[in-house]
Amino acid sequence: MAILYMAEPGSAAQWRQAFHESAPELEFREWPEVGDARDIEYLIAWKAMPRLMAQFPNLSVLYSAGAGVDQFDLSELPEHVSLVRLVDGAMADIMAEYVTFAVLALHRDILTYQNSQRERRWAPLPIIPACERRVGVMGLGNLGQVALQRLQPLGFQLHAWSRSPKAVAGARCYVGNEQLHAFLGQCDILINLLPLTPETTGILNATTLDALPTGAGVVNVGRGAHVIEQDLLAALDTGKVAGAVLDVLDQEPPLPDHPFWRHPRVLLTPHIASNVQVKGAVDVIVRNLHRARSGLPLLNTVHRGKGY
Ligand code: NDP
Ligand code: OXD
Repeated sequence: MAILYMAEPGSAAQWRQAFHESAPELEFREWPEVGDARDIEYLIAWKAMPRLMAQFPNLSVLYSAGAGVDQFDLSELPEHVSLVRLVDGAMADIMAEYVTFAVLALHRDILTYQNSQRERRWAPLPIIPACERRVGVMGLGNLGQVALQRLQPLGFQLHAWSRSPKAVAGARCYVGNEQLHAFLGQCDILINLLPLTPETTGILNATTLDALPTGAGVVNVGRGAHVIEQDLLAALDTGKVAGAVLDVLDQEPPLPDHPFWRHPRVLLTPHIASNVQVKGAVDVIVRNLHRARSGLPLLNTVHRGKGY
């Protein structure tokens, strides 16, 4: 029984050590030292791999080395192979920290002050109290729920949108496409924490951005393809959207002449809002080993029909 690690090479030693401590019975192998490929039952990978089953005929679980799984084609995985996400509480805490930073940056007009500083202008703006600011989170999963909890003590009016009904203390919840526009209308600051699926691709487009209050802020920490970039640029140009904090882009890194690099109303970060935490990830894998032995369903499996 072996697990093959095919993700970030710089972290491999940390993964090896964590498995050594928590599941010494599991042999840890690091790509490209596969050994006998028939031993590989578990794979940790960030990217899809062609002919996966032909290469690893005894694969039973594919662990995504990221919270998102949009890079994998579920139809290529046989039914008996599970796709599992390695999200844990620490990853959610780190994301909530970034979301808090981004919301506060937009709430306190930091983009404007950065531009004023470059132009040597000392130009205070009126302060809007947090209780008068409406903040909305799209996606109420592992990450969205923790982000909302973290924002709550700051005093914002909170709104949240998901596919199925949810109850979150201190937030007004909206469900499904029918309530999307009502939700967007309440978002002075919108945070996207959706997974990328066929239903959510391009969800932030001219129509949905237009449904936001004028001068809204947008935070994208989901996936770049959630946003139609031309539509966001147009909304920034008209002032419909006053500022955007973007951690993910359709193409990462963007081309050198991409307008987001130098846009005065855009704060860009290189997909660092959060990432898989080795300790928590290994914990999920070890718990799943025990659950599989007891005939229990695995934790964090991706639902094939929903794609997340
Ligand atoms: P989850 O799968 O736990 O939650 C997804 C949420 O989105 C659920 O609330 C789900 O609704 C909702 N949702 C999905 N599809 C729709 C839809 N069509 N309409 C309305 N709501 C929908 O995901 P996580 O919270 O763990 O992660 C979210 C995403 O964050 C990841 O997929 C990844 O892309 C991104 N991410 C980005 C990182 C970064 O560094 N920038 C790091 C980690 C993750 P319901 O609850 O009803 O199922
Ligand atoms: C992601 C991650 O899914 O970094 O974006 O884990």
